[in-house]
Amino acid sequence: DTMVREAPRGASGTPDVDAIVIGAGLAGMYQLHLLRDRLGLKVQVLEQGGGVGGTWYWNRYPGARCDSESHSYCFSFSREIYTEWEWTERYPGQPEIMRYMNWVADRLDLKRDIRFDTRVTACTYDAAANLWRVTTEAGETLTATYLVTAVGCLSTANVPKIPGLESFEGRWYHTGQWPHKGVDFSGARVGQIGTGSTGIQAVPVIAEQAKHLTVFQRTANYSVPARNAPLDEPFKAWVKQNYEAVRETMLSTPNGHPFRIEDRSCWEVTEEERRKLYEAAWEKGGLQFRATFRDLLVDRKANDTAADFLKAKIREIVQDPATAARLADIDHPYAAKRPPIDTNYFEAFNRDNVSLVDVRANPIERITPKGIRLRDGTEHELDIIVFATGFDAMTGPLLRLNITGRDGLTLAEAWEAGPRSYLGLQVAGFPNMFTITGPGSPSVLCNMPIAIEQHAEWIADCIGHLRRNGIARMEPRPEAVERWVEHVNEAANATLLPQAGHSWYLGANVPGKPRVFMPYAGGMARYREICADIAARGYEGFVLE
Ligand code: N01
Repeated sequence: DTMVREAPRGASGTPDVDAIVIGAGLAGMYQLHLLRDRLGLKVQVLEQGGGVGGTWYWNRYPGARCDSESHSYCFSFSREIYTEWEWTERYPGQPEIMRYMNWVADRLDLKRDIRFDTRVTACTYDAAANLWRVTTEAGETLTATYLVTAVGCLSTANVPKIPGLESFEGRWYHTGQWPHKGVDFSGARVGQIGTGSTGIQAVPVIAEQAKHLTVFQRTANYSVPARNAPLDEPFKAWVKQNYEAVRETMLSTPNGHPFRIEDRSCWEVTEEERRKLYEAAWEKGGLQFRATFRDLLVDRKANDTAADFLKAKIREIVQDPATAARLADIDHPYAAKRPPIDTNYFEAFNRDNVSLVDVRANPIERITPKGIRLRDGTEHELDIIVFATGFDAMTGPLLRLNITGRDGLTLAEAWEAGPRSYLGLQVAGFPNMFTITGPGSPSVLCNMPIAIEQHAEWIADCIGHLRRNGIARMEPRPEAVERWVEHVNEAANATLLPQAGHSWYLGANVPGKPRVFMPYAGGMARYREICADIAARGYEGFVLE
């Protein structure tokens, strides 16, 4: 907690502020708090939205709710903050998360250092002055010694380039850019493209309002019931009393969730016992299903036992056998793509006003003024199209910032063949730039607040170290990046995750994007140790000068 404001500045320029943080979601908010309130730095946060909240500010689609349980989807760095807030449901809905974010921002007095409605259009490193010049859409330029990106992993909407969209006479929306005033579906014929975590949340809610909902499915998906419910008083009290234990669990598990992965192999139990365990996990609901056995994500045959169980559930729930068959025709291992959880997703297909169209067999050919036309000529007439088509994940939000580092090297050039970083925290050639939950870090494979807190703390400690020791510049050594990229690949290849060939983890959902497995699959707890160890050894692998 040393105040380190007096540390040396770059060669010539005096920056406007010590640090610019881009983004005011959980990551930017915590980074601001640490740099300003612990290190005493002058910090400016730039946020393109009109308020705090990051992904939750934009993702206001029907049914938007977090898949992490509420007592884990929040800051846990402070006992006071953790215990002062009380969640109302097992999984927090988007409006409640927004209330929480605003509450924290006010509680820590963050908003005075956040500039809203401010989109960053370029970030350029000036080597002579050793500072970053950050330009905004309004044409303003701000300078800082440190640049911290807190732009999230899933914040660049992917609207597929389907020919004819501009000719569509109805309305269309992407779930990640949802109108703040909401969308009225009553009486409307709605088409939804996409059956990922988002689409699976949206279907049952839209189905209740729309005249008819047609779901266009390219890749069938597993889903486990969320079993959302109001939290009862004993649970709320338990959470407060067990703050340390809950946090300890989240910090020591690979996924940063408040539950442990069972230590048993799927082959240690009889088939009958296995079925009972899956049944119990299904009844319990949530992401915990994948923690039933330790080998589900590494042994394909073990995974098949879970996959078969879940496919049988789909056939049990969905009454029309042809629809059930299409929904259960899943081509990847369970949880190799981010596993969705749902509230009445498969049940929604039993409604008279919901139909499923398989666009793997019969792809979307174009959007017409009246709706969506498929390759075989069938046209679905629609009033509203909902794109639940995901994001240009992980690299998209960073590349969109138009970052130029040392010697005129752009991030787009540096990452032409896919992202390359050291620890997902820094990129060679981009001095004093830090990426919170960047590609190459556990990020999306972890409960995000846990990943975010670790990164923001590591970055704050690191910047404190630089200032105390009069170090002007820091960036990773190319050989350290090389080794880390290799390790990220090894970690992914030790799991079944790369086997879902079309997942956004690989960038495969965006045409033309390099296919590289982006998040670090070695587990958050192990990653935390690696980062701490590197710092303890004087920031091994980094050039400090
Ligand atoms: O996006 P996705 P998402 N034609 O990329 C389909 C997080 N999240 O927004 O698989 C037809 O998973 C695409 O098909 P395919 C979570 O990490 C968190 O649902 O590419 N279809 C797929 O079905 C999640 O993983 C919460 O063949 C097209 C869908 O659109 C991540 O966000 C809640 C298409 C996209 O699925 C992204 O989820 C919700 C095309 N041209 C989401 N293009 C929490 O609870 C794409 N698709 C925290």
